[in-house]
Formats: sequence, C-alpha cells, structure tokens
Amino acid sequence: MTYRYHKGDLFEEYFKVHGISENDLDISLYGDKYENERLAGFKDKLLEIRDSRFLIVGDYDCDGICSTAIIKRLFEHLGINHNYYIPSRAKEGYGLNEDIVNMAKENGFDCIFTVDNGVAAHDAIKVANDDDIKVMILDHHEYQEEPDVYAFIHPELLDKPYSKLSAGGLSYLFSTLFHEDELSLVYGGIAVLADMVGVLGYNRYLIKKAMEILNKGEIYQINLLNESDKYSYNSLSYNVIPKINAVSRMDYNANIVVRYLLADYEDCIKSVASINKVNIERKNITERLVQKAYKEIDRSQDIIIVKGEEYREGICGLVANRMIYSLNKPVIILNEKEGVLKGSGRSRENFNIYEYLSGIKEIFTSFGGHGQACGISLDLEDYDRLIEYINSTMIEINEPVKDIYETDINSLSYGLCVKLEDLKPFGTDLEEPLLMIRDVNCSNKQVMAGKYPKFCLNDEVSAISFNTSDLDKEFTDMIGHLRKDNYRRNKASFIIEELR
Ligand SMILES: [Mn+2]
Repeated sequence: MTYRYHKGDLFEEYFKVHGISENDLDISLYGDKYENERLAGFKDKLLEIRDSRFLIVGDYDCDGICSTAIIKRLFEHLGINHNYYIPSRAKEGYGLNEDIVNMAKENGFDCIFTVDNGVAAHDAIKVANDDDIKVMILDHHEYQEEPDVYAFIHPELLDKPYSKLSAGGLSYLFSTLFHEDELSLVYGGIAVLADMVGVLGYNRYLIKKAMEILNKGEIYQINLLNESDKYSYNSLSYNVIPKINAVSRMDYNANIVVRYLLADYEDCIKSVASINKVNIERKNITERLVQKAYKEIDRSQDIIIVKGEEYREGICGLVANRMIYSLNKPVIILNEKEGVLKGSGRSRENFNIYEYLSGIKEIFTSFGGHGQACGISLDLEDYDRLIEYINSTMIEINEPVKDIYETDINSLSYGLCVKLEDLKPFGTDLEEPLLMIRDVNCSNKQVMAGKYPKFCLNDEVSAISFNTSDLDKEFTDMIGHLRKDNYRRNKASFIIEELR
C-alpha cells in the first residue's frame, strides 16, 4: 500500500483528492423535471408507438430487475400493452438474443424495450429489424457505436450529473417525464447502489431520496427483505441487494423478484421466505466454494485461476471477489460444464483485468465487463491457451494508493463527525476519509472486554481498536475513521485501523 498524506483543511483536501466541489454533493439541485433533447426524443418515440405491444427485456441482476419493475410500472401508468422477460442466467445468459426476438415475434409483440442490456446485441437487433419489430434500448453498458434501433437512450447522452446512472436510475429518470412514483424512485436508488456506478450528482439524489422514503417504513417489499423498517446504506448493500441478486445466482428465474417487487403485501409475505432461503443457500455455497478454491489455487501465480464443475456460474464472481482482497491478486473462477468454461474475473482498482484479458479475447466465445470485473466464456479445449497466455505475459500490479488526511486531537469533535457523516453515502467515486492523528499522547489507555484498547482523546471523542494485537502496541500515530458513538449522545468514536 502506498500512502498519500494530506495536510491542511480536511474538506478542502478531500474535495481536491476526489476532483469534486460541494455541488457534486448537493442534492437540492435535482427533483424538477430534467430537460434533455435525447431523453425527450426517446420519450416522443415511445409515445408515437404507444399502441404497440411491448416486450420489456431486462437483466437478472438487481439493477436489471429494478429497471424492469420501473418500466413496467410506467407502462401500466401509460396504459401500454406489455409483458416482460428476463433471460435465465444459466440457460440463456446475459442480454437480448435471437431466440428472445423470435419468441417475441411468435407471441405477437411488435416492440422490444430492453433495460440494462441491448446496447451490444447487434445480431439480435438485426433479426428484430428484419422482422419489423421495433427495438427501444435503455442501457448504460459501454458501447462503441450507437445501435441501429428505433430508439436508444444511454446516460452518456445526458448532462454530466446524469451520465453515471445505472439502468435502474435512468429508467426512473425517464419515468419522471410521465409521472411521479415513490416506489420507482426507491427502486432507482437501490439499482444505483447495487451497480456501484458512483454516488455523486443525480446518483446521490436517487440514493438519498430512496433512503428517505424507505425510512418512513411504508415500502413493505423492501422492509420484508431488510427484516426491519430502519435503514442504513449498509443494510441496503449488505442485506437487501444481495437477496435480490441471489435468485438468479442460484439459477432461479429473476422474474420471481420482479413479481415480488410489484406484488401486494399479502403476496410479498408469502414469497419473501423463499427469497430469504435462496439467499442463505447462496451464502453457504459461496463460503464452501471460497474454501475449496483456496485449496486448489497456486498462490505463487500472478493471476489466480481455478476451474471446476462445482463452481456454479452465478457464484463465480462472488468467490473471486472474496479472494482478491486477501490475495491482493486478480482472480478468475470458471464453471466447467459439457466442454464449456464460463465464469468471472475480478481485480482490485490497481489492475485492469478487462484490458489484460482483451489480449487473448479471440479464444472467448463471450467476453464483457470493465476494469475490475469481467465475464468470460471459452471452450474447454482453449483453456491451455489461456493458461499459456497468463504464464507468458508479464503483469504489473500497482500498489494501491490510499489517501490519508492528517488532523490533530483538538480538531476531532462530534461536530466534525456530523460533517463527515453528511458525506455519506460513500462509493467508488467518494471514499470514506481516512484520518491520521500524529503524536498521540496515550497515557490513558483502558481495556474493553478484556482485549480492546481504548483511549480518551478529548471531551467528545474516544478512540478504540478492535484489533487485539493493538492492545500492547507502542505507537505515536493513530489512523482511522471518525464515527458517531452508538451508545453516547453527541459523542464520537475514532475507530482505529492502524497504530504506528
Ligand atoms: Mn446495470
């Protein structure tokens, strides 16, 4: 780890590091109707053919599920004749394909409206065009050329504060041109959080507004998944969103969740238990596969790769994700089935795995993703070529860089803690500031629960470490995060990450 130290005003430095201004955090700028030519054009195109029969084609992850639910609600509001379809992760894989187009045609749909997919589905689009099925695409995945379709909208066609939206966020923004709908706003906010597309600009507005609505306690669909009507960003990220994602990961159809998100209270009560059960299975399997993978890997390799029949395709990404942090190396986990390998690669911010694997993309039958995450498929017979590529290519993994903000004991206060809390939610484009106090006088050590050292820093702030090896450590500097004290009003805790 390389550290970059920042002296001077904490917030000034923090904004500088992130290349942002207060405006990027100000959500009061949003809420009125957003005017944009491309978005308006997309709206007009929809209205022009509103008497058609629409098939909404979504994706099976949380963003895709929320997008589908939002557009479905919009179509109901507009009285548009529609149905929706989400391909099976295991049997069909991601995105619009020719079979779905044929199925749409056979069932008398004259328009396909894709959400969270479609921008790269050139072959399927061609089939649809030949069959006179109009295609409307609402997607946020990267593209080189605009798809040849009836209508297309993408966050990058919008102004900067809207340009990092996920598909669910964009679906919500689009729906505001027609109606105001709190449930759609909540699903838009959850989608943005789930896809980790950033927490600034309109993304921030959606996440914070969703949180505000959720904390009123009336969105029973999410209350039931959260098992509480009290919310934090963590409860959404670590409790609710994984459950929504678990269904397709475990090879069930994500339609179940779309239906759930739009069902009445009684029906939700009936089906929430099965979603919870699937999620518990998902957790157990992930844990088991992580342990298995650790036994099978060669730790001396620069890039860790494992394949096997037991690695469920929907779980590969989760397993890889768990391993990159402890190994600090890129990890690829592949499911092997009937001569075909399918799975996921993950890496930390300091290595671009997508670019790296692009160097041998000719062996992949499907390949997509971004710097830190990608999905690949290849024939088993090409596996040796992949290994050869990995063994013969030098890779350079940069040390991760961490920004540290120097402060002194007197500046630490409950007030500062409140100001820092206002920066939440944190995300890929806004990390929680890591603080450092130099030359701490540590004469007042207490021991909590027999193993954790605690220090009184001033009237409002005490510091605690939950690392038992810090108990007798000699140090001069403390590094950590300032958080509200859960037990004492108007007090803050400095949670120690490291003593030096
Ligand atoms: Mn997405």
